[in-house]
Amino acid sequence: MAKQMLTGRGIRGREYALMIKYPHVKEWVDRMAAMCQPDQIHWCDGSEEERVRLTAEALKAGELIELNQKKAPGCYLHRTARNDVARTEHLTYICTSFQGDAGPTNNWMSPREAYRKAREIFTGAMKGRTMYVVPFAMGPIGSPFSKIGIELTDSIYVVLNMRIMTRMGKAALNALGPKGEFTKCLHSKADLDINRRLILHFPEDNAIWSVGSGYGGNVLLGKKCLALRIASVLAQREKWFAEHMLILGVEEPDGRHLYVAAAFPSACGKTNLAMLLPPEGLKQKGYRIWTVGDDIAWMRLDTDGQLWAVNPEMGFFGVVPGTNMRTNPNAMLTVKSNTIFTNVALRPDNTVWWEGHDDPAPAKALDWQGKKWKPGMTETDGKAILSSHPNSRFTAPFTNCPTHSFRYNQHHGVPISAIIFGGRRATLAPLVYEAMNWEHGVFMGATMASERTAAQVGAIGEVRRDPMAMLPFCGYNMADYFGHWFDMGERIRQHPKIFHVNWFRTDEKGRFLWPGFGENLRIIEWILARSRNAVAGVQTPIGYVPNPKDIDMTGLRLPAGAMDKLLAVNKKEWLAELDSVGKFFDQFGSRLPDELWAQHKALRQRLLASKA
Ligand code: GTP
Ligand code: SPV
Ligand code: MN
Repeated sequence: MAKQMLTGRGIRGREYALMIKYPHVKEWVDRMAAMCQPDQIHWCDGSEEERVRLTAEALKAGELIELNQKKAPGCYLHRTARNDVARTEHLTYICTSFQGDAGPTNNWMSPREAYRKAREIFTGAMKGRTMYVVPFAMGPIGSPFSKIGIELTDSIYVVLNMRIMTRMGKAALNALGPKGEFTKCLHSKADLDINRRLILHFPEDNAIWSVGSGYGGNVLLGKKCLALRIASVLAQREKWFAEHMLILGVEEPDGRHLYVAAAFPSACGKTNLAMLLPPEGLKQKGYRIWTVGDDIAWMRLDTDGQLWAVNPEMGFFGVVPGTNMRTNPNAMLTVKSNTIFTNVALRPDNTVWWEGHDDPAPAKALDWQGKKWKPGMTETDGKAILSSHPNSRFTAPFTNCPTHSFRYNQHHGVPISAIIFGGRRATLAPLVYEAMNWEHGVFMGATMASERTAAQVGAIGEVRRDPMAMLPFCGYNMADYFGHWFDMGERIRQHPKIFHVNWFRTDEKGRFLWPGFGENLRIIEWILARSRNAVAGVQTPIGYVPNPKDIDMTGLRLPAGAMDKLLAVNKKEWLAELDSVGKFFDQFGSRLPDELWAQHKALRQRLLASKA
């Protein structure tokens, strides 16, 4: 039992009320507190007054650094531990009774062993600290889409981030009601020791335990842990989709709004696409873009037989480096106020800076670890020392984004006209191609691959398979997940068409062939035209590619031959790719849907029958 109750220091009125109203919550909180042994327990109500008080406490403790409030009102900087800068996938587990339910692509531990190991680390981990009880809703409160979670954490940084990223506080608790089901999320920084770090998911118990980290995706448990890993299990059971997808609204010149959902792996361009600014040529035609979500989409079949999507989040947790007024002006405007920066550089005037910022490098600054930094500094091996961590992030309220769609709060979400998969491939994958039908589209998603980025700990640049951008986020056997996609295909009456894009194809010198960012709208325009059968496509063995004349290039000149290179389908490369896909499929054994092997075989035959 929590110390405050044992010592008779009194239970505050509000807590007493909560105890009566939510006995099932209180009972769980007390049990977790008995293990973690915090000095105090604080139930968060999500109020502004609470934010001010917690911020002041975090400043005092050094957990936050106040930025220049004139230039960056409401903005703060946080530095994580040096070895705690990205999701640690090798320490992330799906804990199910049967290993087969986690599948070959997930780390697995039995729930019994996982609880035992974690309990050792959690025991007494909050001594001398406050345990915050953070109720939150993922999805608009009251929507049939939404889920409630409660995170217990000893990190004010986590509380303040959850406050931005989710609908946090009293409203979420009210929505839960006296008997409501919720995801039990437990987090402690403990000693931030990577050797005593575990990110554990218990789908059978609707619970998440995370210990030993203070970094984003490891600790903001509503995000990847709940809204993807746990939600994907619920989605399979309840026949909906929990996906690592942005949601983008396109207002067409005739005033019609169409929405697309796109799955790219971490740090492969979701936030950028979701916030894109139309290039001049298209803006003149009358296009406008509305941001609905930048990382996670929950999609449900409605009575009209269409897929409808909501963004379960309320904020952005975006990649900082490379963000500037040229690449992503909307992001720059989004982070002007009320933003928490993590692991970027601090300039002498108490503003932040990063590699790729609009301003030139400051003559001196403190780097992301708080060490003195100046441009041109190198490691002993000659490598440049970066001011900001490559996976440094901003946490900003959704409504800060000038293009945010008011529909983010609508209970029904938005209807999805097209699904887009994409990866970071220097070679092989064309700029855009379209699946021949839903089943082929599922195969396209299931065989996605991408070069690794700084968003997860590991070798950067190495190509790995990342089906539907869900490899690190699927909470159950990925073979069953593919089956779920086929199953949903049979239920959907109005199928969104499925596409694949690759903004990252390079020339012989390793330079990007496509300018990307806002220019990507040119490709989205083609995708939407295809979705309503307004233009013809060019058939290739891998699907339809555009006829170059159907991509509006007003105001954009590519070097001669670039578009041909961007759209090229190389038979030899694709046959080699199929071998690698086959190896990936093999690991799932007989659990893999036969349809995927049928698609694999059909593609090989189409390739073999094609010219070089
Ligand atoms: P997570 O938040 O990790 O899920 O990442 P994300 O998918 O939202 O990626 P984000 O939009 O933050 O982009 C990641 C990196 O890709 C940034 O460094 C961008 O500058 C870069 N990037 C995004 N879009 C493009 C593009 O169209 N072309 C090129 N060349 N780079 C891009
Ligand atoms: C990602 O890695 O896909 C992110 C950042 O969006 S994190 O929340 O850390 O997972
Ligand atoms: Mn992401």
